[in-house]
Parts: sequence; C-alpha cells; structure tokens
Amino acid sequence: SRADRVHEVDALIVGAGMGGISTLRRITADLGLDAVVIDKAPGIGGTWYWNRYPGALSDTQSFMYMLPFEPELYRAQVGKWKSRYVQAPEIRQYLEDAVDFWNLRSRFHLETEFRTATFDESSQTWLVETDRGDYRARFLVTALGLLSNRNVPDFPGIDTFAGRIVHTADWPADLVLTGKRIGVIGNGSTGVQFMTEAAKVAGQLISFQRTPQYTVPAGNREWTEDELKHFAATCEERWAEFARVKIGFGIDEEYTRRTFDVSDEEREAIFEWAWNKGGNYTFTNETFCDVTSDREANEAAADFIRRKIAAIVRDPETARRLTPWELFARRPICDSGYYQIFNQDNVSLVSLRETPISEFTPAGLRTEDGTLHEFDILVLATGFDAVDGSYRGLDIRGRDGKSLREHWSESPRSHLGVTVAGFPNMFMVLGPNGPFVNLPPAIGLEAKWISRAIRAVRDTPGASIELRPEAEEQWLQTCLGALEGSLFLETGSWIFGSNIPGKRKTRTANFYVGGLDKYIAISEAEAAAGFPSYQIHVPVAV
Ligand code: FAD
Ligand code: NA7
Repeated sequence: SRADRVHEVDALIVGAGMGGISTLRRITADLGLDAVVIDKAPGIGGTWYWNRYPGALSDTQSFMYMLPFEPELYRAQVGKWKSRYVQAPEIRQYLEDAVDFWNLRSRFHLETEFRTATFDESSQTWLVETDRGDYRARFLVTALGLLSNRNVPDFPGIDTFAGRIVHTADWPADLVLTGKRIGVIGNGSTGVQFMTEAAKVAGQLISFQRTPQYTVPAGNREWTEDELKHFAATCEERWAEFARVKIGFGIDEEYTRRTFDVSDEEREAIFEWAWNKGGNYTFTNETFCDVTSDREANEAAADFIRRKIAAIVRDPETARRLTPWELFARRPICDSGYYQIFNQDNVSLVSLRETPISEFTPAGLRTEDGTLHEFDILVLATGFDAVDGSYRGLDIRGRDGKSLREHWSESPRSHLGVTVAGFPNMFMVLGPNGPFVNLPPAIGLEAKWISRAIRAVRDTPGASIELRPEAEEQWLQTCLGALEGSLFLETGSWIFGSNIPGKRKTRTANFYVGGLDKYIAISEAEAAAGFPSYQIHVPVAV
C-alpha cells in the first residue's frame, strides 16, 4: 500500500484547490515534471470543496474567476457560467473539469494530510510525512490556501450545547435547515451570504453580530449571449491588462475622479449608479479613486450605505444595530438582499457589542442581559486563521533544520508571497505578502513564476534555488511601505491577522497592496534577470 513506501516524485504539491491545480498544470506542461498533489480533503476544489453552505457564491464576476493564461480551457468554460457570479458547486465542477481537461486526475492523492517537511541536505530533497505515508521530492509546493484554516472561537460552555454546531467551511451534506431555529455567529462575507439564503427557509434565524459590516448589492443577474461571446473573444486582452491594473477584478479601474471633485448631486448619483449596478469592487473602485485612501471620501461612501440601511430596514432599533460606524475599509463585501431579511418575522438580530455572550446552555446561549436565546443549530460563520494561519501546526524545516514556524514567529515573511529564505526549492502559492487582488490572477501568475524558477535549476541534478535573506527583508519593507496611508490598516480583520486573538505581536503586512501592475513588474524583472534575489546552489562534483 501507499503507506508502506516512500513515494519518490520530482515535485510534491500540497493542496488540491485552484492554486495546486494551476501549479500542477504549469510544471507538468512547461517542465514535464513528475508531480503529485496531496490534499486532506476527499475531493478536488479546495475552498469550493469545503464551503458548501447555502448561498456560497463568488464575489468575483464569473468571467474573472477562472484560471488565466489558459485560452482553451477558458473558452470551453466561459459559456457555461450563465450568471454574473458563480455558485460554489459550479466552481468545484469547473476545477474538476480542468483536471480532466489536462488529463491530470491520476496525480491526485486525496485524503492525505501533510504534516512535516524536512530538507535533506545529503540528497538536496524534501522529505514529507503525511498520515498516509512519506514522500521524497526535489521540489515542494505548498498551496494550502489563504482562507482554509477554520477559526473556531472558544465560547464558554459551548460543549454543553445539545444541538448541532457547524462551521460554514466544513458544511455537512445532510444538514436540513427548513423550519429549524438557527443561530448564526459571524456576519462577514460568509455570514451575510449564508443568512440571506437561510432566511428563506429557517423557522427562526438569529444573527449574533459583533461588528456591523458595510455591504452593497451584488447585482447578480444572467449574462446575455452577447456578453458571454465578448468574454470568450477578449480573454487574452484582459490577461494582458493585468500589467496595467491594480486589482484585476474585470471592472473599469481607470477612474481618477475624486469624491469631492463633483457636486453633491453628482456624487449621490454616482453612488446610486454603483449601488444599482452592484458589486463590492464596483462600489469601492468604479465610483471614485479615493474611497479607500481618503478619510473624508471614505466617510461619504460609508454615509451613503448607512442611509440605505435606514431606508431598507423598517425597525429603527434593528437598523441602528446593523449600522456600521467604523471606516469602510475591510475587504468590501456584497450581498443578495441581506439588510432586507431583517424585515422578516423569522429573522432577528442580537448585538454582541451591547449584550455579549455569557455562556452556552443545552438549549442555546445566554447573553449578559440574562436573555436565553434558543436554537437547534449553531452556525459558525467565524472565518479563518488566514494566510500564515494555514501553516499553523505544520512542522516545516529548511536548511540546517531552520523552522518555518520560528522564522515567522514575529511576523510572516516571504518574497513575492512565494519563497522563504532558508527554504530551498520550496514554493508557496498565495503565501504571506502576496498581492491583494482578485485571486485567480494571483494564482496564475504565481504558478507561472514558480515554473520559471524551477526551470532555472531543473537540468542540473542536485541544484537548488534559495531566496537570499536580504531580499526577503526588502520585500517585507516594500509591503509595509505600500500600506502607508491605506485606511485598511485602521480596521481589524483577517487581512492583518487581527481577527485571531493574540496572533500578531508586531504590525505586519500579510499582503502586498501596491497593485497587480507593480507586482507583475517586480516579479517579471526578477525572473527576466535570472533570479538575482536568489542563490543557486550547484553541487560540487566528487
Ligand atoms: P484553497 O482553495 O483554500 O485550497 C487549499 C487546499 O489545501 C485545501 O483543499 C486544503 O484542504 C488543503 N490543505 C491545507 N492544509 C493541508 C494539509 N496540512 N494537508 C493536506 N491538505 C491541506 N477569492 C476570490 O478571488 N474571489 C472570490 O469571489 C472568492 N470568494 C470566496 C468565498 C469564500 C466562501 C471563501 C472561503 C474564499 C473565497 N475566495 C475568493 C478566496 C479563495 O480561497 C481563493 O479564490 C482560491 O480558491 C484559493 O485557492 P487555493 O488553491 O490557493 O486555496
Ligand atoms: P470574516 O470576514 O473573518 O468574518 C468572520 C465573522 O465572524 C465576523 O463577523 C467576526 O466578527 C465574527 N467573529 C469571529 N470571531 C468571533 C467571536 N469570537 N465572537 C463573535 N463573532 C466573531 O470571515 P468570512 O468567512 O465571512 O470571510 C472571509 C473571506 O472569505 C472573505 O473576505 C471573502 O474573501 C471570502 P468581527 O467582525 O471580528 O467583530
């Protein structure tokens, strides 16, 4: 059986999501490597395998939530996604189809959990331990995802709750919501999507909300046949455009218009236009150029959404609790009728700011005002220990036994989100300090870049490519520098690791927010110059 032997491959990829699939495609097609993908999940798809909660939907428009730089696959797929956004099962199917399209299915070893990886100096290879046996690989690629390690907060007395507890990112297939009393903790992107859908069938739905969020309509609709034809005909142009845009979500990013350049009436009309068109990044990036960088511009956008809440939600007390006061500067979210559900008799809202949870009981939870809130099912839409959180619990040791966990104990660091100093021939997809953009472009670019870096050493047996420490430090400074002046720094969220109590000792970056254009320029220059930020070790002939 697999467990009894060491499986020898050129490359081992961990993670069967979009990142692992994309890297497998590149290194088999471009380099002809023998590669295997392992994943602890029983199926392919990563995020879209795990997140099966009702309402799970991309907030990237469908024609931009596909692997870039693959015209044949793109044209085979784009007509199948008839709506502006894609549902989780459709994305999972797309990723399954991509694997078959490239005839790669036999390379997936599922239900295999990665535990440790050790760089073996004598053979210049990685030794990887899993719960299903060991692997030896010259190249190690960790595509663990940035939103894949679930955050399950420790609530007092939660073990006494007699009903069912589910996290949205580990959604059981058999769960029936119809007629049930459902308590939901969490109202980020996931909680908002879930509650909007669950409110249609729940007997009773209680939202336990800690921080109110700004959300705008998604504006989901069917594409016209002409639009679908246009997407298919123009994909190469859009991929070329990545080098000129900031976020790569397929919206108009040319806006230089500032919020206070226009009259009050015009400003209101522009926000109203964006609200009706729908889309989170339409609202933040297709209205004015300064919404996420200028405090007063941000307040103007926030104020517009607050007035929408007041107009939609009939009960003034509920409307007050739903109304955010923070800057409008978390990852923007969008919905399919979220504020409206609070007008339904079966939906209510508890503010955990005003009445925190005191304890769970068998029947539900009690808040500090003494009220017992009863429900049958508790849904945790509490998000993820994001980015470097995906590496928590893993023991990865590079040159001279250097521990990745220790290397990252102050703050995670990398070059371009892809490599770490001291970890030769190891590459991450969507690792810390990668670009903060629409993720398929980031994944496609990183997979291509990894393939080029491997090519630099592939034909020299025993050779390795290793990031220089000074380049890692420099990239961290670049990421911190790019954050300067960003309003995002002032709100707490997974973007900075501040959603996990005690996670960060120092202010760090987690992402490069300088834009897709600059990210491409920098990473292209590095590869074109023959990887000057890297040391290429060539074994001495004996
Ligand atoms: P993932 O898809 O997370 O895959 C990582 C895989 O690694 C998982 O299957 C996991 O099981 C596996 N793994 C992790 N650790 C181990 C281990 N120790 N051993 C074995 N296997 C392991 N991004 C967008 O750009 N647009 C969107 O609209 C969007 N919507 C989202 C909606 C939701 C609900 C969520 C959760 C995320 C969304 N994202 C979105 C982000 C999404 O995660 C990325 O777009 C993309 O799917 C990441 O792909 P990945 O392969 O890098 O990671
Ligand atoms: P998020 O955006 O991290 O949201 C998590 C939510 O859970 C948020 O409302 C949190 O409140 C809430 N939360 C977390 N811990 C607690 C505790 N202990 N008590 C009460 N409430 C809590 O995760 P999502 O899954 O919604 O979205 C993640 C990304 O996936 C999203 O950006 C998209 O890219 C897709 P808080 O705001 O911290 O007060």
